Amino acid sequence: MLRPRDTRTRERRSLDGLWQFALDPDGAGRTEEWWSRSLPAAREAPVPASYNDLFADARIRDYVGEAWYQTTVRVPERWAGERIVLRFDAATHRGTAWLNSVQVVEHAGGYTPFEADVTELVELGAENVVTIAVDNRLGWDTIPPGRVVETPDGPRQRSFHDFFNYAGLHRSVWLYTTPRSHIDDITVVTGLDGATGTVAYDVQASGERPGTVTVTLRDAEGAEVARATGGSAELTVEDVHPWRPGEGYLYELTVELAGDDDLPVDVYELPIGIRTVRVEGTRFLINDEPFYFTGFGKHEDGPVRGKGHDNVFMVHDFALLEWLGANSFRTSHYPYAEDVLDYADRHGVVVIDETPAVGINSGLAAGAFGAEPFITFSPETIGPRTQEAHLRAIRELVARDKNHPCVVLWTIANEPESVTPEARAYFEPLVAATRQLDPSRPVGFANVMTATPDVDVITDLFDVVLLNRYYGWYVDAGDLAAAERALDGEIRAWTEAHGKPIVFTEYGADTLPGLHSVTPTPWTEEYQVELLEMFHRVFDRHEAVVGEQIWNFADFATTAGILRADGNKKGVFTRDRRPKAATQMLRERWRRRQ
Ligand code: GCB
Repeated sequence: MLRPRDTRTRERRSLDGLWQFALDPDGAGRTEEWWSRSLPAAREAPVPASYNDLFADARIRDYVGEAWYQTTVRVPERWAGERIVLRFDAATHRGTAWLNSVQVVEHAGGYTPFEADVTELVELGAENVVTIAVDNRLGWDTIPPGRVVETPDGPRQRSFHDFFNYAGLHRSVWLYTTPRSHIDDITVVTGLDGATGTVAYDVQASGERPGTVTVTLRDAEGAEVARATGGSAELTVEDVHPWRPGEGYLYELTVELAGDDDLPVDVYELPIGIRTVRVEGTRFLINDEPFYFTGFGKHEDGPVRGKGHDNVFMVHDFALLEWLGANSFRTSHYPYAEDVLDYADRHGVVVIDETPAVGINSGLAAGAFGAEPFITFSPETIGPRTQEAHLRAIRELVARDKNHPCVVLWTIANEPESVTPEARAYFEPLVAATRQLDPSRPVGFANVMTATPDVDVITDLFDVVLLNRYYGWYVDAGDLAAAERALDGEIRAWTEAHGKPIVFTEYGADTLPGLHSVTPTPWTEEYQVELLEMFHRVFDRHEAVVGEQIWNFADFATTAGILRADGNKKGVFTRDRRPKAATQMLRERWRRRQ
């Protein structure tokens, strides 16, 4: 799925700004047809942003149900004759949108874009009304799964994951044009053979009279390095300048779709990086060179704006990664804004790209998050409907992110139940589907602490072992010697059992900034340092360990609970990005590795 872009033949208009906003606790919006009138008792709310923390009101923060957004946009007359598309970069978790009182699209899945062709509905030169109902409810048919329970005080959302259920329009909204005959999609897969690069491309076009496709590849200086005609072919690039970690060198692929008279009717420019990714034994290879991941599991999370995308925090977070010498992060626990991946492409930051499939585990849900106990996999709980939503989430993730050189690995779930035959039956088709959608990248899932190699039944389906481990925190809290022994033993067991590369995708300790101790005491800054140092000591003893991504980059908001002091505090930065003591130690370790 292509991002909206301004090109010679296309134009975008951002609908970001202040929208009208109203909650709908009684479900009146649908019956009163709020799409055909102004929203009752509306407030103004910014887009993009989560709505939860904007107003000093617990009813809004903890709201469960549909929230309505509305705005108007004047569509220029010069857009006559163009195809006009309304696109939401994300609506968390479900969006139903109307343009001028006509329902145009409905989409489930809170972190991937969706759009509608509104050419026939738009009034040119006039104000057009865009309305969207955004539903934050999670159920057994959504990814992530959840459960809404009715209480005397109204509905309450139970979720099975450890981050606040922020909702709203978290990313940009666009109206954009394409010509009627247009480029629909582009897929590139790149290769390297010594100094020669290859770019296999495939262009999907549609519309009234899609004609010839011409593809031109230019280097970063704008010099043409390859050209081909036809909907799919392979370009060869001599003296290639590969994309590599730490150096986000990008070429530009210009795709031109010609009409009957051979003049371009549509043009799209796609930045691409030429690189390869491969797993060989216990090594993770980028451009055939062993790669060691350093960095974090992150969250899209910040004060006031919640999960709303923000270029200020994005640029700052990347600057902090660079300051630490980190080379990668995981988009835990959902696909991040496309701006983030574009930025990572340009700056050579490596990304492990994750679906929103978090919480597929009754053990964790009932244990850590206080949900009523349930059986993970069953027709009534996580069953065929969940699996269908999960497959859709994988499809949409791959469709959106397949052309990003920064993405080197798909993770299709975080800490799912992975020790029962039902887990295997659930995951087998999903792994097969991921490989079919993208044969060019390895596939993994983040394994939960309790699913040690003696009981795990799904790791053989995957290419890498991704471990979330809390030795010294949830296990052996305060006893780093015991934690070290256990960790060392487990790594040995994984290596013997699977012989695959191991990346630690989570390890860490909640840490209150300013709390200090001279002996190893959980929650202090010193303890976070000592715990991370212990993990690193162990990693350095095992060749199969090819990555360390600490949980978490920064403190983040969670649902209330006795295990959380105003959110999760495992960040090495506070929520407003002030460094804890661990950052100095990491800076020293990671910069040495560069
Ligand atoms: C995990 C989860 C992550 C939590 C973390 C924690 O295993 O993957 O979402 O936030 O542990 O801090 O408990």
